[in-house]
Amino acid sequence: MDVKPRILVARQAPAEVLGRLAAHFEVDLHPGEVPLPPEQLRERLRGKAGVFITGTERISAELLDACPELRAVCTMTVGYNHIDVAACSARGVLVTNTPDVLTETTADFGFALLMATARRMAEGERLLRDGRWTSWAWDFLAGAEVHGSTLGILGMGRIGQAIARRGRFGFGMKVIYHNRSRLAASTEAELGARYLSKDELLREADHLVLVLPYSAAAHHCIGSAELALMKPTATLVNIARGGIVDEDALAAALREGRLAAAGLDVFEGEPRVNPALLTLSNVVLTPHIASATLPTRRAMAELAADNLIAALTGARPPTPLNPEILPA
Ligand code: 8YV
Repeated sequence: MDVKPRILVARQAPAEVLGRLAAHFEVDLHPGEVPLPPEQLRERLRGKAGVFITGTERISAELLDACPELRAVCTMTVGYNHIDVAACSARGVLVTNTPDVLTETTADFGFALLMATARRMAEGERLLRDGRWTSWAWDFLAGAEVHGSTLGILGMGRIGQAIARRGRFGFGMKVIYHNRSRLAASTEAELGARYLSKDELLREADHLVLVLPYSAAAHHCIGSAELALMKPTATLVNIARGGIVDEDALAAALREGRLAAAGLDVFEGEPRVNPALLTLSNVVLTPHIASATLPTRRAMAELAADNLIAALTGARPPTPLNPEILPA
């Protein structure tokens, strides 16, 4: 009888997905809600041919060196800043992620966070629950206009474009963007999106949504100098990665009225949240849930499993990040 390859599933996954993986592999599942600490991850990965991870497991060159049998790292995320892809490629380890299946769901959430932030929904709810809704005033909880305003998008990939469509076609917004590479003229025309330099984008946006991938170059690319360029009436929404924003600089700008409001789904040290943000009423805080609908999370888990099964059974994985290491 063939011996099944051994894999580690580092976080709980839907039962159907675990069932599919168990049909192909000998599965070591970490079922806990808290991620495995790095040393336990290393121990559990020894002798495994593949690993199913989420955004909370870091795959470094040192970890790969301790686990030479590893051939595939399949993450149930679209972002992959937690994986040293170059180190994987250098060791012949395939890396896959889960693009596309979460695009629309994540864009829905980005737009919801923009609305909640601009229209002060969380602040209003807290006030009401605390029994502080006692009267009416013409400017009571008055927020910023969303429809017809200028939507800025930093990072115009799949999710950025899906947010642009919501803004343009749903809310009649003017769409401006900045990206490492400019979109094709036909895509710009379809989205009604105008390409600007990063500084121009910061100056002109009424609402700025961050959707760029995180990398060393993107670390704190929104800091005090960038925030100073923004309108004091503007809102900032981050659904990308916490490390993109200098949270201390953001908290200071929000506290001093240099920026109207922020909506944050991601944090630099998550799940820890910078205490300076917790004290501010003009910030909406959500616990990294932009892709969190059951159908989308199932689709992400299925795609990560498809990738892992293909990678270890000699088939072509659907969404490889380092396809150059696959046989031609
Ligand atoms: C994940 C995400 O849910 O896909 C990503 O890159 O940020 C989210 O969709 C999160 O990373 C948890 O795995």
